[in-house]
Amino acid sequence: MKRLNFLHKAQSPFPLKEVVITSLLVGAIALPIAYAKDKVVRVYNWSDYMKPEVLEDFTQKTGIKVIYDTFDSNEMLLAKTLAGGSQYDIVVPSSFTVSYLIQAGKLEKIDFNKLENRDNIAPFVNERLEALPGVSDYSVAYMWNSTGFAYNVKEVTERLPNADTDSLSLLFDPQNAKALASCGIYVLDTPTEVMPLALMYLGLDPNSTKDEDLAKVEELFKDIRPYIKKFHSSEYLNAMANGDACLAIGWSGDFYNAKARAKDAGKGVDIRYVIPKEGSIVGFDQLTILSSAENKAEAYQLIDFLIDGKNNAEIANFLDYSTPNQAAYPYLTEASRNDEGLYPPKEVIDRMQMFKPQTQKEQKKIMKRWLNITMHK
Ligand code: SPD
Repeated sequence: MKRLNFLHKAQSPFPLKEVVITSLLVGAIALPIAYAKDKVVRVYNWSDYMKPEVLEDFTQKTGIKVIYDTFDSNEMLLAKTLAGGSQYDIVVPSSFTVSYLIQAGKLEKIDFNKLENRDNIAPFVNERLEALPGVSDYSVAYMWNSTGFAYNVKEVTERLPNADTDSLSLLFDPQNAKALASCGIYVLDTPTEVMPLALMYLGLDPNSTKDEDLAKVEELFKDIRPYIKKFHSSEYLNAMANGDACLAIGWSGDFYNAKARAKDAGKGVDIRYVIPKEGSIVGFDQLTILSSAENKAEAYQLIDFLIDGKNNAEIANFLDYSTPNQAAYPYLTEASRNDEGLYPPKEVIDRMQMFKPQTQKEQKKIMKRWLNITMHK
């Protein structure tokens, strides 16, 4: 049960300053009040995206306490960060969100001389990030994922023995969605991941913002909307693990994490993750320092610690996420290193699309479509 969600405080009852990670995080007890003289670093990261013992180790080695809070979508991170006064030092946006934060002047340019482990990031990551100007200057890769779907092998095979289980038609074909409604369909609640998949299913450009293409996506969802149990960006992980969902659109590493939790729970839930044959999105989550950070020196120390090969592998192994850190590769478990869902061959990664930053006008337009899709059952 090691992967249970100790650190998930997306709806934390504690104000930020009171959530202090100290020694022995097990049990998720956030201990109150850091003394004024304590060295601290404040982190805002995705839910289910850290191994608590790694932060504990950091605190033991440096004396710096980690104040940790979580979110589950780039939209949530943006809302909090753009509003200002967030108090965080390190935030972990996906690469296209780094672009938005750079544009808004919210990020510190990384001084790579302060990072001993600066050369650990694998070349393919830097190559892909070149598509997003400035992102490599303002951020350091933490983990990466593809966006696809996973299904509960038993439940889906029983209901749809002849379905093409490598295809997004499992969701987007209304007959399939109808058949799977009884065992639970979850979809990420974020247009930046789901719209591109829907566009690719329709044979369109995943980054299209054309009205006629977006209208087609909205139409596509109309017929399947009644069969979707929930739009949510983190609950699908446990829902898949405990059998409350049998099909979900989500992030590769989360499904591997779900698979491991299901195995730990021993209830015979078998989950298969699929990079859809119609196409997938590759996403990099990036460690960044806010320009408003009060603890920049400590932030550099923590980032350097997290991109150390051994530490980074420890997190990746714990979460079953894909690491972009080549110094971590030798420490990965055999099973994850050889799993093509987590580490697909380069030609497969090269075919994956990247979500491109949009103008504010485009973001608004897409969000409006998304609300139409998600709210009108
Ligand atoms: N539970 C961790 C989720 C991390 C998701 N990363 C999102 C990537 C978006 N492109």
